[in-house]
Amino acid sequence: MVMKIALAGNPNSGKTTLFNVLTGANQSVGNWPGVTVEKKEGVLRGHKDVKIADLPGIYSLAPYSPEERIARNYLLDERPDAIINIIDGSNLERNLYLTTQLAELGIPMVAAVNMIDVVKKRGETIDCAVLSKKLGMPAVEISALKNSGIEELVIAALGAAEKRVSGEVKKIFGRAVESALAEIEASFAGEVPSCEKRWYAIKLFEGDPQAAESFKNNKGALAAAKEVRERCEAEFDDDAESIVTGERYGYIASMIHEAHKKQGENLLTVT
Ligand code: GDP
Ligand code: K
Ligand code: MG
Repeated sequence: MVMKIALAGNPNSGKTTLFNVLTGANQSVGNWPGVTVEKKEGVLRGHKDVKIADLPGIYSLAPYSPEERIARNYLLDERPDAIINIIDGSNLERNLYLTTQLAELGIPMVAAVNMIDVVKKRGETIDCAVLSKKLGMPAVEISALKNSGIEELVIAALGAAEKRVSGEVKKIFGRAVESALAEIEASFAGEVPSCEKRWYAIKLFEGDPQAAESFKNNKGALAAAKEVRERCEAEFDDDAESIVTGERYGYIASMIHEAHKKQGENLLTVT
């Protein structure tokens, strides 16, 4: 049986470098349907039944740029067996913003913390065990350029793909938002597969136009989401999208605080 693994990450996180390491010469280049955004697919070296797709570089899964729409629609429609999310470890905060969104899709996923050579050269460390726990997925440090950590990454990605189900998506928001999301999820009844519920609850809460479109025959869920959203916006005196973004960055900050150590920090924490 053929397995599909998608490579997703920010622009310049090292996707192409990793794609080349993973696939060697076994690749084909085309365009995504209807747009002149390059589409690369390849076969995992030594695993002729595993296909790798290199998605366009993106900073978020909002549906506003062509790259975001391509990546998002691919993940939602094709539901690959696993996602390898490549993270630029020298730019953790910005990269983890996308990671937390990808995790919500309910697709088995592995975080590949790249550029670890750069991180080490700066005298810094990233604790992948902490990231793994906080993200609810395996996290592996790699250097795509120096070809290190690749074997561990492939093992983790194949393991995730073979399991076919993602773990429980981490509840990263505060109590008010989490209870809002639970209310929206409860309005879905049986129509939404359980692994996709959290993604759609968040998107409907945010008022995402593309998600609303795919619920156009489910007036009950749309009405529930609108009611919950308006209540939260009044309570926070902010719009739903900013509430979610703010809380996402709050969780990312706590993750980085625990996982990312800079030179000398270990000494300074002894009081
Ligand atoms: P993409 O935009 O995500 O496809 O990123 P690229 O693969 O084109 O990489 C962007 C730049 O980062 C290139 O100059 C790569 O050589 C470099 N790069 C990629 N991975 C690593 C790495 O692990 N360490 C270092 N030092 N540079 C890397
Ligand atoms: K690039
Ligand atoms: Mg690239």
